[in-house]
Amino acid sequence: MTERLFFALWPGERQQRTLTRIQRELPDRPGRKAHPRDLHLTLVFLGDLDAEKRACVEEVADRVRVAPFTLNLDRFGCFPRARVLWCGVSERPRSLTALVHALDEGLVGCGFCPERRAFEPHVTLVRKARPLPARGLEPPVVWPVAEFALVIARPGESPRYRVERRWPLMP
Ligand code: 3AM
Repeated sequence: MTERLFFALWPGERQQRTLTRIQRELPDRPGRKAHPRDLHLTLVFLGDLDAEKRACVEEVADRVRVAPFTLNLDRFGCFPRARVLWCGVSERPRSLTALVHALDEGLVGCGFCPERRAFEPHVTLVRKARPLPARGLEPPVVWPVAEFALVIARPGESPRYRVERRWPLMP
């Protein structure tokens, strides 16, 4: 038995509401809007894991020591090839980079290959979308981040994702 898992930042209710409003106010075009309760920022995609690998991954998360930080989601953009519209940041907090780095580094010990693609922090709003021009988001979505989460993907369900476990950020 395997589970499809990833590490993510999960928004609180306030940020979720704001992101949902931004999503709703996008021009009416073809695309599949993410379920409001699925909105998140992926840190590391893990893939299909068995129980042993999941335990290893959770031990990696137990060892992470990174201070809490605040995200300012102040950009709206798209990945044209992936056909994804997203919210993102123009300034990446150092703690966010440190968090992803700590996870990536620890995961090597569980047999994962380091991610070759550059980390592009974003919250996916719409998939299978037609591209829209990038622009600033005014006012930005202010998201104080005090924890990260291990999330399971459940294909075919809505909402699709379920938070399995959370870890508080601490220096
Ligand atoms: O954060 P977003 O929604 O852009 O696209 C998937 C989603 O990203 C991505 O992991 C997040 C949670 O499902 N994802 C899915 N399959 C992937 C893969 N094979 C993947 N990312 C990298 N490699």
